[in-house]
Amino acid sequence: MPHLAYLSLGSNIGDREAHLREAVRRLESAGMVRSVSSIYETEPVEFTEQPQFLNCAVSLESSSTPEQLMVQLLTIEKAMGRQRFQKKGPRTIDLDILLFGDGVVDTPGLTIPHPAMQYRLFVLEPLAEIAPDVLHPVLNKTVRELLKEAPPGQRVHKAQEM
Ligand code: PH2
Ligand code: MG
Ligand code: MG
Repeated sequence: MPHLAYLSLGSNIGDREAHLREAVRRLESAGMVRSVSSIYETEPVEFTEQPQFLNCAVSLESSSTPEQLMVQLLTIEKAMGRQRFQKKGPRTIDLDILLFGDGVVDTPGLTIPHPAMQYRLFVLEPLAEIAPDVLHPVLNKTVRELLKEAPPGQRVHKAQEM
């Protein structure tokens, strides 16, 4: 049975917008892209000495398991030239699973829901645009509620429609 997964996309190297659009196109090979948020310009958080990001959120109907989907996302990242120099550092494209239906996964290689999503405005703002009423299955709060309660002070603004 297919599941609706919610993904966060980010880029802060090179033609960031082209990378997001290319990633959405490539996601069509992993399932059915159901919705795509606007593109947001966001200041880097956690590791702050790096260029500004563009971020967006996507819902993807997937017949894969969460583990299979993660492999598909890593394959797209690699095909798009992602190199890993530094944890949380600059990247051509980052594809993260935020939610996978109401699934909960906690293994060494994969944690769903994404463990930091509730703290990150660069995730919650785009996600709230496409899925305000979706429930976080562990925190039992909607995305709209998570956004309202998220720590303030991260600069995030809508840059353009996808
Ligand atoms: N990704 C990170 C760390 N910090 N900051 C912004 N604004 N956008 C990101 O996508 C991002 C980040 C680690 O994945
Ligand atoms: Mg990430
Ligand atoms: Mg990632």
